Amino acid sequence: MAKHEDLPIPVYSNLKAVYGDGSQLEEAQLRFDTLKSKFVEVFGHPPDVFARSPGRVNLIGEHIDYEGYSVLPMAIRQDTIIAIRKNVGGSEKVLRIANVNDKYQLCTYPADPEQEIDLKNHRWGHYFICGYKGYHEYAKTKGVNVGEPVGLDILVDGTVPTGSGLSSSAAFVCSSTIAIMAAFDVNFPKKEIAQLTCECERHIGTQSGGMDQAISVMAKTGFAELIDFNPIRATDVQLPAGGTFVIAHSLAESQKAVTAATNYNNRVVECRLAAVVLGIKLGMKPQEAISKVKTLSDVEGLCLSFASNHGSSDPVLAVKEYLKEDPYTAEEIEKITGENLASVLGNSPSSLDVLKAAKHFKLHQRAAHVYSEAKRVYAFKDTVSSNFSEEDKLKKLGDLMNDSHYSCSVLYECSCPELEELVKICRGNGALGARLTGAGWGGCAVALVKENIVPQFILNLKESFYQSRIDRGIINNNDLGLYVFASKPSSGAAIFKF
Ligand code: NG1
Ligand code: MG
Repeated sequence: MAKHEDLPIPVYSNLKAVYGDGSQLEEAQLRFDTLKSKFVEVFGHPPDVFARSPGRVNLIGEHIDYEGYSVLPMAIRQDTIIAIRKNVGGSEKVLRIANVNDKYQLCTYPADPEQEIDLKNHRWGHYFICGYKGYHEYAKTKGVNVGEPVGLDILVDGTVPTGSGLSSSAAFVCSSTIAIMAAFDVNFPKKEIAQLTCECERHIGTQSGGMDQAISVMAKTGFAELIDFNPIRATDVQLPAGGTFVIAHSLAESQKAVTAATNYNNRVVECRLAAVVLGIKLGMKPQEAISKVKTLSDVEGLCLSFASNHGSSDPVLAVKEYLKEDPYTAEEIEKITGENLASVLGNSPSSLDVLKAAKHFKLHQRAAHVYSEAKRVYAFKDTVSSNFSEEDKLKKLGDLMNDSHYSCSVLYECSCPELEELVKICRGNGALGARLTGAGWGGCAVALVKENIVPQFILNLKESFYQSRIDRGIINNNDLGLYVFASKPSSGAAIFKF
């Protein structure tokens, strides 16, 4: 039997396979009906085909995907659905991108796969163009004849809250890419789409890893997935039945595309520099380290030689020994590498933005986080499949989540006051563990809670965290369900043709 990840994106003629047959199905039916009628209203003809891709919650393994380490997310039910139709008539070859939510105004772009995305002027439609460019680049390498550009009419409906660490961006980029493929009658194995959509999203200017796209494309109902990289692979992880993951929004929005230089890309750059410096300290020639070492996982193997003197190949110990705790200045690093930082980083525009904004570089802390977090992912996976009692399993998983949060907060510094408050409140109300999830600097926390206390837990969160924000008008009481909810592992991307 072909492996799940070798199969193409499934094509369904009804909604049940994805949305089940309960209340979710009714909700989905309504969304698809609205998409159809709004499509006709905006574009004057019905759509050809639909694609959907879900958001995700990362259970453990934060900020390590771009360093080559495995992560453990699960898909959530919130998703982006895209209705699409080729517009072959008409003299103007344009991409018209509309949204069912009036907050997002119609965006138009030329039907040109070579167009540059105007990163200085962020528009919501840019994420679709990421998929559009990425698909064409990939199709070319596969020898697919994409023909002359044609116009496309697109209508988007997303339910993943934006800026929340639940990967609304990947849900949008993946559903866009898959909708474009479906419109052109092309399909690829899931693992290839996971890889290509990850590269797509880099067009928006973040040096992202591949976790979000991989889980959005490859998820299976009922399972979290251990995602490995280079090459991308997914292994099913069956979570213990007595625990539920509750997702709670801190109500601080993290605008990753806008703050990349000081937050997300800054950390990617710090990790890269930490890896190069560590490589040199562990015996590589500076030039060799600069040209070969891209990620912290690339130098882990060198720690084996370190083991002969120190009795341990634990990279966390190598960090302790070779990277000083005080932040490094650019000059200090350049002294070690013998080359200026811009060229160490390959002069990529997004890295240059980081260098411009950075005062110093916390190599020790960032590398210590990455190596320890990578170990926690495997400890989590091993715990799930261990013979421990369910009680012990849940406790151990909760502890790992707490340790992960501490590391994100103190070593990686990607938390914020609202997330700290929320995580503390979760723990104070009986969560076995709680942590920020996704990139951080705002967005959501995820808490592991015993199944039987979930309703009470959510009520308590409302009281201790959300009520004062409702009173201050930050959110509406009726919308609370959008900001705090229990989540089961949902299914991955799909195409619908009715
Ligand atoms: P968010 O910001 O939650 O979508 C980002 C990255 C992931 C991963 C996490 C941190 C993108 C598309 N996603 O997720 O690859 O690095 O942060 O673990 O940039
Ligand atoms: Mg994102």
